Amino acid sequence: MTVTQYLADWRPYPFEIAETRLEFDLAPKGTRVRSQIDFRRKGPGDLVLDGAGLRTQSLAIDGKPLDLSLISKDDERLVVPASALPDSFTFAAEVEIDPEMNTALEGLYLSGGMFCTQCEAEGFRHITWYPDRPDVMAPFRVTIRSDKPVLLSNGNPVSRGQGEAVWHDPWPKPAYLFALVAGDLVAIPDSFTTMSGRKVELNVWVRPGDQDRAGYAMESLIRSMKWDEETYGREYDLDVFNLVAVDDFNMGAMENKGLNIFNSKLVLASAETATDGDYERIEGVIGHEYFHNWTGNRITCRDWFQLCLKEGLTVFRDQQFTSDMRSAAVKRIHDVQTLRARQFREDAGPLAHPPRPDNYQEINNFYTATVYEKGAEVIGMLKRLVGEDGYRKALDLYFIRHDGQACTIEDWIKVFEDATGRDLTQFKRWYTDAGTPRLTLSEDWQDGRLTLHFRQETAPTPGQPQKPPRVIPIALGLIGPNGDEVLPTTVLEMTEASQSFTFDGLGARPVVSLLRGFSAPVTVAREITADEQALLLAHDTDPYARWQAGHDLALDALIFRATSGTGGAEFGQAIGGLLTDAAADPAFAALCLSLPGEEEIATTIAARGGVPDPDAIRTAREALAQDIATAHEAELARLYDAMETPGPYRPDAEGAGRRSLRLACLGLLTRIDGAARAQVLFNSASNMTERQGALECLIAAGKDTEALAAFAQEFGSNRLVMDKWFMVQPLRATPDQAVARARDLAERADFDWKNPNRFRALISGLCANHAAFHAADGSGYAFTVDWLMRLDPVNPQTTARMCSAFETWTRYDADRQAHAKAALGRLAAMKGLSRNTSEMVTRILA
Ligand code: 0A1
Ligand code: ZN
Repeated sequence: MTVTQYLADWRPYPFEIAETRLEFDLAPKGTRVRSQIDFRRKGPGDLVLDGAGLRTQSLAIDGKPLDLSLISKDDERLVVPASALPDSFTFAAEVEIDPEMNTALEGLYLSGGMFCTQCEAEGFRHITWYPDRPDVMAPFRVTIRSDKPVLLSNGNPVSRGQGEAVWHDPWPKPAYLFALVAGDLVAIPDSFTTMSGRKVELNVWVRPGDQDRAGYAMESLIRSMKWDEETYGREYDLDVFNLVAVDDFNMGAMENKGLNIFNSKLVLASAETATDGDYERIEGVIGHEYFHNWTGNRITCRDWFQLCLKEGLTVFRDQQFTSDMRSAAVKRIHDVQTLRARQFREDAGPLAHPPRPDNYQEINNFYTATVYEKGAEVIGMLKRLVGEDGYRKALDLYFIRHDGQACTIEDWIKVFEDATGRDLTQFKRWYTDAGTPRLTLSEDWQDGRLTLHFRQETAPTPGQPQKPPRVIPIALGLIGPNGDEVLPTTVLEMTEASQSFTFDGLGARPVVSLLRGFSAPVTVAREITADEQALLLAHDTDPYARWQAGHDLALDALIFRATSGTGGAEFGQAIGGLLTDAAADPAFAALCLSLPGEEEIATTIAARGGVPDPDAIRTAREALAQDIATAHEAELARLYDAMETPGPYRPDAEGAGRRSLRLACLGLLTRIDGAARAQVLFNSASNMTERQGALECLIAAGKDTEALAAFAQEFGSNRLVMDKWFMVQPLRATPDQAVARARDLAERADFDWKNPNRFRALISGLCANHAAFHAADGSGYAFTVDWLMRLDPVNPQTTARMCSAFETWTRYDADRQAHAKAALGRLAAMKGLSRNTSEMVTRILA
């Protein structure tokens, strides 16, 4: 039965917990969990506990056995009537669970022989009976018995003996932050002295043999700890911080108090096995999980509707961290690209929801781009509106006022109001309303006076037909016709549906550099000529706006080609100008050189009211790339050589920027040099960034047989590297071959599809190949659904997340829609379909 949960139904839990004590006797089958929970009454009501798949051996209150018939028929609730309860009591339970049967990777499970846990959002109920909701917080004392050599849980170690370890976490926490690890692990040890002079023991735990790839994770952790002290005044609060890498994990990583658990792909890195992108993500995600210690753990969420309270803020903080560690301009452009590709897409389709939703069936389906990335953008807007000082004051107040509490978005907004004196009533709509506002700009120019007329509109989204206007911070500057900046960045606050702003005393008509720094998550519609875009690309002082101008120029050219004919001369010319001084800022030049992807072209065509044709889009993009390569061959070749990074590999921003420009050039040159350079680079590169980049070019050029074999030969035993091998083939193969190729790969013995990383590599690789996934004969859809149907009974969470590949299905032509609908219909009709996937398919088909 599907039950919808509503924000409006939240009620306080009638008990608080003084302490939770857990004892584990670990075994792959028949792990024993004994719990003792000291409850104290706070308000009226029964004692309601959550459970899932537990074999309950005994239950007791203050030592007196409870009847097992108090457990509901579906085995998911245990209700002890208020009349049977004193004001303070100890509830005790003994249950048995089977970690080795747990393929869903929720609760306690086995990964490569290691016991580990994942409790967010509702995994703890798979471990024992508990009030599994984030507003019930308790200190934990945990005893682990096992013959595994390393036994870890949250908090500080009390005793670490042979076969048994005891951990105590003094900081009250909700059950979703509980963690346990038991395995044959080795540590990269280090330490950190906090700003008040406390020495903290740090360990990054990996499987024996992986130590030499864990150093970067440790460095990133130390940088994160230091940054949070310097930037937010946040100090770590335990004696030990443990971080563990596991191979089987549904998501990226998890911020369990004092014991972060990571997907191994976000920990392990060496020059030979990880790309620049991997290194950057490792640093960012290690920062993210570490920053949760304050934004998520010390201050947590009252209920799961408030998820963006911790996630939006923590993403915002990790973005700031990466900007400070690397290039702020490049980071901002990358973040905008991700937001558009994932969140705008979500907002424009059937899965649209506000950053703070008000209902859900399965909370695991709400770990979305909207909650995370848009949640972060909303904080960026708040910061822009209240300024640096206001932001700092508000955050200081947040940490002081709410430490140790489970909070709401209302609490968050209130600290900004109290710290800055601003009324944020209208601003709150960013949290409660779904959809991406479309900002339209038209201009009047007369006698040295420029008037900007803005209009904002947001299309209806599921359940929200009306969209009142929002507060939109519009950062802009003005660039004179000679390229000089005549107005530095100014922030306009738009609050009405239509609003005009005037700038006087201008000599000549300037070009508006709009939405600098991407000051609000909106789409823009404006009249601008290709010449004006080229002017911005050449002269804008704001790197984001400058990149955007070039990007729009390319996008317009591509759409023109994909829908009606030729175009792109201006972009080709502008690129010529850019290439001349590309070496001055290689990362930026690389961003400008990479053409908008097929998915983005399709999104833009649909947003402009057209029906995207995936084959025409592909053809248009290939042709424009070919033209650019031909027109600028000499310059591209020169840059390709100049961007070689001599000496030992260093995963810093500078080297990464050079390699990204080098690979952007290679992608273009491969189209005209018979893949000769790609071949040489593949054979000679000593780092994975260039190795993988060259391999992708070879696949696209259809000259990959030997390279793929050599790659598999060299890295066959490295799971993470082989994930790349599985991913790049369906992703880069030409659309006519990609599905067949994915099918062949799925037949291989090493397509270990129960491992989420391997499954995602192959299937998401195909889904990201736009023209292949949307193949006119429906084969991309059918293949994807076949595999989703296979995975659902094994791992509902990962299956459900991957359904979002279909969230754009209604924007295509009738034949494709029919194929997509048929495929989704098969999935929806599957017997025993999980609640997770069922919710996703229902919403997508609605
Ligand atoms: N809180 C983690 C992400 C996470 C969420 C859910 C999970 O299981 C359903 C696992 C991890 C983060 O933001 O990093
Ligand atoms: Zn997070």
